[in-house]
Amino acid sequence: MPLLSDLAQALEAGDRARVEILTARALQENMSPDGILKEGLFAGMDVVGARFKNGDIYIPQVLIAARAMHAGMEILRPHLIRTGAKPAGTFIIGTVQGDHHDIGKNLVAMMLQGKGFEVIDLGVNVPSERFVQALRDHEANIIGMSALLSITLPFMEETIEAIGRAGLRDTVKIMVGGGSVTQAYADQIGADGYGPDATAAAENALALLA
Ligand code: B12
Repeated sequence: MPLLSDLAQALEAGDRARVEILTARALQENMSPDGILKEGLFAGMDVVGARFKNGDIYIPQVLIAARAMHAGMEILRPHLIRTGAKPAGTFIIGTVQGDHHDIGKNLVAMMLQGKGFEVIDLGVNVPSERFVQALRDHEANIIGMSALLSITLPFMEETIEAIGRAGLRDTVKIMVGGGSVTQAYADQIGADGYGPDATAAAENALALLA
């Protein structure tokens, strides 16, 4: 579908205005909102994710593309709701207690949205009780914690323990990431998944639900 591949290319280029125009035009041409999302916006975001992973593009370009994706999604949202399109899953994300770094977390949230996840972002400096409360408030498939400071790493383990004490451990997959986190640390604290970058985080999240 040339219109949808044009839309994907506009997203790759971070051309927000063109993304808005092409999304609206695709709707006018009676294309399905789900198809526009998957074959247009998500297809473009997949390319952005792959380029970021390979080091061909950097954080600013990803953020610009993500902004364009959000603009297209805003146009599609009412149509998606009307047609009952289901998200890939619900992902609660936050930066752990004591830690205010959020650039990486925000990138992960955007890549997850690019894979079709509904993302509930709890922000930064999130104590374990808020993660637990969010799990009670939402039917989430995955919870993701980010930490950049070595001294805030223990709050990841504390949160996993709090989720266990609340009797919710079997209801949700837990992912961890951020500059200070490694796969070995994720294994050590009993997390289900890890991602060294935003692209891998989103791919691993999908794999956890497969
Ligand atoms: C930007 C920055 C800041 C900004 C943060 C702005 C913001 N809104 O985030 C400011 C200036 C506020 C800041 C403050 C501090 N910072 Co700072 N900061 C950085 C810096 C330069 C970049 C971090 C960053 O954004 N990286 C880019 C993102 C994209 O990478 P990322 O976060 O790792 O995320 C990727 C992956 O890890 C993964 N990922 C991230 N989260 C998640 C979550 C999940 C679930 C998954 C699967 C994957 C995943 O995907 C992301 C995208 O690819 C780093 C140094 C560096 N070069 O890394 C220091 C650094 C992290 N900061 C550091 C420090 C010490 C501090 C301060 C304590 C400094 C001070 N003395 O005040 C304060 C702490 C404030 C606090 N309480 O949090 C140290 C941490 C050392 C350590 N190991 O503990 C670093 C490493 C600098 C250094 N070399 O000393 N900082």
